[in-house]
Amino acid sequence: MKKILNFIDGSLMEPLGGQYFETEDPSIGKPYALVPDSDEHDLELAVKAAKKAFPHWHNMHAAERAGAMHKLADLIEENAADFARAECIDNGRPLSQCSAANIARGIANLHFFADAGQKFVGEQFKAGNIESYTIPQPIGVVATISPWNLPMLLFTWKFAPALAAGNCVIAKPSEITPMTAYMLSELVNDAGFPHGVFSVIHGKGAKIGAAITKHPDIPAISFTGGTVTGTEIYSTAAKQLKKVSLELGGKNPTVVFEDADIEAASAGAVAAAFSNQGEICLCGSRLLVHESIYEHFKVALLIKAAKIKIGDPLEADTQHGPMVSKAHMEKVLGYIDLAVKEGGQIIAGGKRHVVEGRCKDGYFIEPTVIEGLPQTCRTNQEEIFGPVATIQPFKTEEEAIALANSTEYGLAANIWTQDDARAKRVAAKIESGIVWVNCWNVRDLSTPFGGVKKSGVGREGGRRAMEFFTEEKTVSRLV
Ligand code: TXE
Repeated sequence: MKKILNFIDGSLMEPLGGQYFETEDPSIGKPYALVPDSDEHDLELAVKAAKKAFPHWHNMHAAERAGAMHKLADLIEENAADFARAECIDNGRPLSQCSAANIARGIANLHFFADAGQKFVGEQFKAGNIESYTIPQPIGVVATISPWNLPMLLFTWKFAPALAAGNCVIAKPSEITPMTAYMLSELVNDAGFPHGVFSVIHGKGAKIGAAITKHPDIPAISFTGGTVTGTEIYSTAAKQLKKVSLELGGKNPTVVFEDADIEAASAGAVAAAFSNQGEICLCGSRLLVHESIYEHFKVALLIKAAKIKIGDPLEADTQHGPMVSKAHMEKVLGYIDLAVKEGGQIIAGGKRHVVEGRCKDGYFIEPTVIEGLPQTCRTNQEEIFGPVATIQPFKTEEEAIALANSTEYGLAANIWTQDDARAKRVAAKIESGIVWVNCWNVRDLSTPFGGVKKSGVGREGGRRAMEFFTEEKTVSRLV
C-alpha cells in the first residue's frame, strides 16, 4: 500500500508518532493508501519552521515569490496526467473531469494568485490636509483546512493567495482525499520555495485539524468544509480572536421561469444537480420551476438525467463516479429514504448503483430526482451533498424568491429567464453570495466567492483572498 508522508520544513517525513490510517479507493470500495495520523508534535515542527522562514519569505520581492508559485504550477502541469489519475482514484470523480476541472483549476489557481500577489497594493487617501496610504502586510504563519470534494482545486485555492501575500502556510488537506496534496508537496522544493514556507500535514480533522485551530501561533485560518465543522472552528478561533474565512455548505436553488429556454435550462439544471456526483457546495439541489412549464421541463430534465453515464471513473466516457466514501454513500442513501418517508415520489434514480466488473463494490448512487415534497421538510432544508435533487412548481416570481430564500443556507443560486429585467430583479432579491443567470458554475477567479447565512463567513477569490491573508496598516501625515 502506498504510504503518504507529511511535508515539513522542506522534508517529506513520517508522522512523529508513527501512526497511520487507511484511505479507500471509493470506486472499488477498498483501502489503497496509508495516511499519516499526525498530531500536535508534527504541527509544532511545522510552526517552528514556518516562523523561522517567515522573515525571508515576507521580505522577498513579490515577483520572486510568484516565480516559485508559477514554477510549482508548471511542475504540476508536467505531471498533470498522473495527478488526474491519482485524484480520480482518491475521490471517485471521473478521470476526464479530474483532468479538465480539478487539476487544471489547481494549476490555474497557482498562476492566478502568483500574478495577483504582484498587483496587490494598498490604497491612497487625501482629506483636507491629511494624506494617508495603506500597506497590506502578511499575517505570518497561517493555516488552510480543505475538504475532499474537489481536493486539488480547493487545496490550491486556499493556500495560493496566502503564499502570494507573503505568509508561511501550514496546509491540511482532507484525510479522505490526501493523495494529490501529497504529490504536490513532493514538487515544492524543486519549485524553489525556501524550507518551512509551505508545509503539508495530513491527518484527521478532530485531531490535527483541531490542533491547528487552537494553535496560538497560527492567527488566521481559511477553511472550506461542512457547516458543523466550520461552526466548531469559528468558536475555537474566537477564543483567540483569530481571523477566519469559512466556506461552508449550500442548499442552492435552480429557478426556472416560464420564459426560460427549456433545453438550455434543463441541461443547466442537470449539470448543477449532478456534477461531481452532487458533491459540490454550489450544486443546485432544489429545482423551482414555473407551473406553466413544469411538466415540459420535467420531461426534458429526466431525459437528460437518464443519459448520464455511470461507471468506472477511470474510463474515458464515464460521467458519474462513486460517492467519496462508504459513510458518505450511506448518508446520501439515508436522505433518499427520508425523502420517501416525508412523502416524496422518486421520479429518477433513487438507489445504489452496481457497476459490473472492477467497480462492483464501489459506492455509486444513481442521479435522483424527487417531487411532491414541501419546502419545509428536511430533504428540502438540509445539505445532502449527493446526486439528489428535488423539484417543485411555483406560481409567481414572489413565490419563487420566497422558496429560494427559505433555507438557512445562502451560497449560490442559478436562475433561468430570457427577461433581463427579471433576472436583475430576482438576482438582487435572492439571499446568496453568488447568482448565475442562464448558466451555472461559471467562474472568474477575480470575483468574490462566498456565502451568506450558514453558508459561510467572508469572501475568497481575487483581491478578497489577498485581503484576508494580510493586515492593512494605515499611515497618515499632515501636509
Ligand atoms: O467535512 P468536514 P465532512 C459538507 C457536506 C458533507 C458534510 C460533512 O454536506 O456531507 O459537510 O463532510 C477538517 N477541526 N461539506 O465531515 O468535517 C477535515 O479533516 C479542524 C461541504 O467530511 O467539514 C477536512 O480537512 N478541522 C463542503 C475538512 O475539515 C476539522 C465540502 C472538511 O471536513 C475538524 C465538504 C475540526 N474539528 C463537506 N473536523 C463544501 N463547503 O464544499 C474536520 N476537519
